[in-house]
Amino acid sequence: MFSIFRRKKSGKGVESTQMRPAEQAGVDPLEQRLERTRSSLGGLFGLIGSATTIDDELVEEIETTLLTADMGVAATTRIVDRLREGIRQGIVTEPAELLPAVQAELYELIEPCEQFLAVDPDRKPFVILMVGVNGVGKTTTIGKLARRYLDEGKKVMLAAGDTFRAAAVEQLQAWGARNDVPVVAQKSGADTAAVIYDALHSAKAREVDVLIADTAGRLHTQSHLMDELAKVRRVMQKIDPDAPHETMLVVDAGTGQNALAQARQFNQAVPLTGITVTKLDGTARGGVLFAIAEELKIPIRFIGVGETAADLRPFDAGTFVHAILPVER
Ligand SMILES: Nc1nc2c(ncn2[C@@H]2O[C@H](COP(=O)(O)OP(=O)(O)OP(=O)(O)O)[C@@H](O)[C@H]2O)c(=O)[nH]1
Ligand SMILES: [Mg+2]
Repeated sequence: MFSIFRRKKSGKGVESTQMRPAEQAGVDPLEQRLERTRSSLGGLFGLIGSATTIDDELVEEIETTLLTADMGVAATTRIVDRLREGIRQGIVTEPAELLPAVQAELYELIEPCEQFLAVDPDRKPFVILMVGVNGVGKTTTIGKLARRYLDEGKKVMLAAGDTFRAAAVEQLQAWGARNDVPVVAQKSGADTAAVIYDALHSAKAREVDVLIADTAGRLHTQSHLMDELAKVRRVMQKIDPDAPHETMLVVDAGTGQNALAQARQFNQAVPLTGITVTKLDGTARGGVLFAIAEELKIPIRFIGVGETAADLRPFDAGTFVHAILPVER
């Protein structure tokens, strides 16, 4: 317990001031994009800064602030319990030590979810299946991901598996045409599993490196649509028993605890291997990443902090924690 307080300063973790590649390229630093979540935790500075001693009331106010930032009860309880334990053990004795302690606990909680999505070159194509409720940013994220892989020199193909909304197919086709990326599509109303099956077939024949499959937004209550996702997986596995290599849930951070509920429910229907959390630029509810980490422990692959391709960033726990609670030590 509390090993993090003794952790040596290394290149990794919250101590790191290394610039992320996106920041080097002159893109807004993450701090700026996560401003609203940072503000929601900002109360901690005043609270702790003005305290002369650590008492129960102060710890309770820290607890309330964490809940307000949508960390959820389980994650907040874990953080606050560990804080109390540190105080009891005499590791944290002064108010000034509380902020670094909270920051360390946030990092400790979320660091296990920092697992970059590695595209295995031996799996050709590496198949990414995108799932999630309506409007969370699935199709936009596909465009951003495709851009990333194209920039890495990979051969990319998209499957227009959202056959429910006619506009969805067009949205993907337009993107594919602009970027010279093949999009496998059928007419709207076609069977999603059939479209994705065709795409996988074609991707194999064309030696595509990464195939990204879109699906229609769906709610966990629509059991026939949840069954459809299981069917998509079964059908793919006829061609490649290991596909999909990534089943990525997309959630909108702005929906707060609902995003956690979605992750829980989708994970029951189709085993998720990764999550992308979008729209962190417009919300104070970025704490939901901690709620997801505490309960589900699913890798958080990317975070979306805006609408352009550069705004999809690989999730880096240290940079994220530092951006929402900038405590220098
Ligand atoms: N600000 C912001 N907007 C985003 C982000 N990601 C996606 N969006 C916007 O969210 C809206 C919905 O995105 P889509 O990609 O169409 O969402 P979807 O999940 O495919 O929606 P359906 O296909 O209807 O289920 C679009 O206007 C996107 O530009 C993000 O990280 N930040
Ligand atoms: Mg879509």
